[in-house]
Amino acid sequence: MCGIFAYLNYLTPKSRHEVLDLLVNGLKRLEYRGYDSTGVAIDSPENKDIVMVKRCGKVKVLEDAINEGFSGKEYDAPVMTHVGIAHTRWATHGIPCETNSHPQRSDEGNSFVVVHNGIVTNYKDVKTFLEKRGYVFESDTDTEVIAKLVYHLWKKHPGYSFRELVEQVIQQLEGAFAIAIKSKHFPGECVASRRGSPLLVGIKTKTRLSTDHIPILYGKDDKSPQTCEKEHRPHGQTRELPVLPRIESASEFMPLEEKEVEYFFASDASAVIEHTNRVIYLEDDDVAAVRDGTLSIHRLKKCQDDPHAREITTLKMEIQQIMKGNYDYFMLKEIFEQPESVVNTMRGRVRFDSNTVVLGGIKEFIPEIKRCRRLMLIGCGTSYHSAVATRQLLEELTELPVMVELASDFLDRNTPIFRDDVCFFISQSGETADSLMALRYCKQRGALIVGITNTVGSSICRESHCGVHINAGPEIGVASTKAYTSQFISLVMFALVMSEDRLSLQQRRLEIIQALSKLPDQIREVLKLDKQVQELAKDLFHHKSLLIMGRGYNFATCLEGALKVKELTYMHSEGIMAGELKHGPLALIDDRMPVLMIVLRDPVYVKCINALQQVTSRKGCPIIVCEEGDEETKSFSSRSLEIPRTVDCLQGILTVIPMQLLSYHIAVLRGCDVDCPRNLAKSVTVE
Ligand code: G6Q
Ligand code: GLU
Repeated sequence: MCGIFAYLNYLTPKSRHEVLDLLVNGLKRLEYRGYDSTGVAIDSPENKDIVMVKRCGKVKVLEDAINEGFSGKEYDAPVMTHVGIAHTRWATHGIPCETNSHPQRSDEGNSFVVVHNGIVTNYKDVKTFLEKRGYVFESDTDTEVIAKLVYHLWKKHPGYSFRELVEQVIQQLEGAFAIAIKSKHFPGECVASRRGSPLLVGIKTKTRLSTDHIPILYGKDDKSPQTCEKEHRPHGQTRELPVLPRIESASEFMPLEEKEVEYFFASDASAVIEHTNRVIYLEDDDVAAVRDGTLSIHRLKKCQDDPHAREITTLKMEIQQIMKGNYDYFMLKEIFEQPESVVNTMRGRVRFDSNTVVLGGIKEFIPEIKRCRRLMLIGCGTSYHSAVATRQLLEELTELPVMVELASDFLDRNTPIFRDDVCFFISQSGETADSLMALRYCKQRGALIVGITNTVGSSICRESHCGVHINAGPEIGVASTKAYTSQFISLVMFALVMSEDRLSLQQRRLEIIQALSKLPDQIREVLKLDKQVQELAKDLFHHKSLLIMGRGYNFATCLEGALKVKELTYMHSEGIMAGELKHGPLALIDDRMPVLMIVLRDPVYVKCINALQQVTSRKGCPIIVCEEGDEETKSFSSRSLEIPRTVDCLQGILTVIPMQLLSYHIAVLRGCDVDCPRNLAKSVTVE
């Protein structure tokens, strides 16, 4: 989720100061991805050890520490071959602090140091395995197990190459990672790998590269192409690590004529483009190794559709473009990231093979939560809407009273709170003052505090008794999008955990879990409506107001959609409970008032059709969001958006996406600043 940058110069003289400048500048190019701490590792001037500098906070803090700590003349001496690695961290395991910053190391001697993006979901198993063998951990991160496991294998298999050691390690890891590793035992070598998190290699030579691809080297026993079935390791079992097939060491040479070469390993091309435009995008489970200036790429198993080589592509994008991933705004990038971010939220928590859900961050509190008097979900803005969106399902699966509260109003009322209340604080930033004040109010009164945040180490995260990290990755756009859907899913997972032992609810739970497995692809389907939504925005952007109506599981979508329109386009918009239409809002309806109605085939479908008829009978011309193929509902309007069918309680994940896209396109048409709307801040730290 964050930033890796590593630089290897081979027979290319660079001083350590120049290397450090390259590393820091590489991190600066990755700052836009959002982070909370940073670090670098280089060879010590005596060339025997590895020295690291790690800091909490911005890259500038790290840069100042480097200038202070590495000011000696010995850092000016040119070095012909050297490896430096650097990292910006977005904490998922362990608060942002120096010890938890990367690089993480294998031992006090810094034998192996690693920078990692992603989440090792089975790190506790690996940690237990290593602790039983006498390893003492110093950080709270999942990453540290990678460094220590490489070190453990190096001691067990002294004949293994650096690349082979890393190959063994990644076979033991579950979850998502992009890693770069350096070692004082393998000077001048760097090994990198990825699974589920991006990583590329930039190549810079004095002359043109003599090839446009790099052959892949496979495991030696593996001559025939096989499917890439991942070895299934029974979860939770730690056993002696298997010795996996080693790969031919012969012909590990990239067909490069030149001797002087520089390599750049990075999370994305924005950190590389100013040095070279020749890059190789690694694929999942590739192991890229540089030794004696030669880059080779390895895989243990041949995949049927694998091209058996990695192409060296030529980047044509500008830095600005790369940072936004070819999108014009971070918000649009984050809307389109949702198929991946929802997977990250569920990763290591929803087990689709066994239809079980585990939330490690609140597991030990579940018995206490089950005995509570009521659940209170408290938040602001979009975060509050995620509570509204999941309230009905929480009532159904927990069979507890569920209150949803706007933090500001909750405090104004001095709402009564008791020791047997459980209070959830939902906050992307984890720093929203209203929500934090409400947390402290509840904590003082003895309630159990559960934090649902996207920012480890944030105030709400730290002051909660327990919590769930939504793992949406950094959200840069002020208008919250992927955090909303990840908050939504986190609360759904909580509801599933709370009902795991209710026999009467097993069928319902199974239906929901299976629907969760289809969500990423269904989100991709909805995102294909983008052009259609853009056309609808052209009908709407010159209007003064937009009414968004729905009810049941989709009322929250109306509130969230209206908020998106308000905060991005500065148009008035209102989310209206369709059941309330005849109690007043119907007076607003005529042939000029823009209306959008969500009408899905769920328990309140008939009531929504009634509301739709109330609107059309007063010459209203609503845009309808309905299920794919629902011709009957579509017949009420000439403008409709069809979305895939999912279980009723998850519809809100799919129906919010057209709202996000609509508000985005209207904002662009109205010339608004999509990523930084006027008067708003990403984190409202004042009451
Ligand atoms: C919505 C805005 C805003 C935000 C609240 C709460 O798009 O980002 O409404 O949701 O200010 O912020 P936190 O979730 O960080 O507490
Ligand atoms: N999971 C690792 C940690 O918490 C890496 C997080 C990241 O991607 O920055 O340190």
